[in-house]
Parts: sequence; structure tokens; C-alpha cells
Amino acid sequence: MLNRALPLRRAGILAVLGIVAVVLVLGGKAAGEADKDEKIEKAIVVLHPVGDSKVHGSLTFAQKDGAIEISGEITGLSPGQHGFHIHEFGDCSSLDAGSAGGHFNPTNMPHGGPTDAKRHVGDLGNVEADKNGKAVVKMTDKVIQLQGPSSIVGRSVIIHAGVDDLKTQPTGNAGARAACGVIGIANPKPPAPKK
Ligand SMILES: [Cu+2]
Ligand SMILES: [Zn+2]
Repeated sequence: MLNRALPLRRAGILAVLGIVAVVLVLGGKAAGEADKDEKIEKAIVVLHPVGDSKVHGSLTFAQKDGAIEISGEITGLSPGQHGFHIHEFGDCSSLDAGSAGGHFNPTNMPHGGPTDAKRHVGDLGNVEADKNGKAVVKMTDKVIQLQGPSSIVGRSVIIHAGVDDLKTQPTGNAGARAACGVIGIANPKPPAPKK
């Protein structure tokens, strides 16, 4: 009796192990695919002053239909236009923000303005500060993306001390870097600020 029951029990254990293995494999694959398909709908950058600049701000990048809507405020600027780019590396660690690298250019294009057919993905032109040094940013762009090879998430925003002339290669001659921030995934429901 015992001799006959043993192979049966072994077969049962093997069957259970088999099912567990299949569930683990399927479950693991499903989780992996969910990660890959996670769509980033909104990104955010908090801008910090570079060197002795006083430039602060924050901008959001929101997916809206086929474009990215950029909005936010930057303060502490000198009045007038300031170069506004996505730079290659999300690295604001060096004193002059040179660690952020050059303009984000995954398509190997020349520098240009935001409406030019040939431009770096990171070429967002200029922001304009009022006489109080505040720039209110509200624009849309169809070249930057929140996923895929042109995704700006994990890269940086640089605001320059000078004006981007939209043509000087490869920088637009926008001068020193006045603020830098790393672009991250935005919290869709950020907690209300504490009073
Ligand atoms: Cu720049
Ligand atoms: Zn550029």
C-alpha cells in the first residue's frame, strides 16, 4: 500500500511545483510588461541657482494630446530673454552646471529654435522675464517627449544668463548657466503645501 501511494504523492508534489513555476513565470512577465508600458503623463523640474545666481523656479511638462505643455514660473532673472534648454545629463552637480553636458540631441541635429525643423530636441528657445525678473512660462512643444528616445525624463533643464540667438552652433551663445534642475516624474497628487 505504501509502495503504491508514494509515486502518486510524488506526482502530486511535482504537479503542484509545476503550477507554482508557471504562475511565477507568468506573474513575473506580466509585472515586467506593466513596468515597460507605464506611461509618464507629467514630469517636473525644480530649478536651483547655479553659482551666485538667484534664479529659482519650477516647471511641469504635461502630456496633452500630441504635445507637451510646459508651464510654471521662474524668478530671480534679469529682465528680458534667457536661453531655455533641455541638457543631456540630469546632473547639476558641478558649480557651473557644466556637468549637465550640452543640449539634449538624440537625433543628431544642429542647434535651432523651437519652431525650426532642424533643432536639438532640447532647444526650447528662451523664456522672458518681466521687469521684476519673473518669467511665467506657458508653451507647448511637440518635439520633446515623456517616453521613448526623445524622453526628457532624467535629463536637465538649464536657464541661461543670456539670450539664445537660435542659430549660433551648438549653443545659441546663451552664456553662463544660471539655473539647473533635474527632470523627474511628477507626483500626480502632490500633498497640499503646509501652512
Ligand atoms: Cu542650455
Ligand atoms: Zn541646442
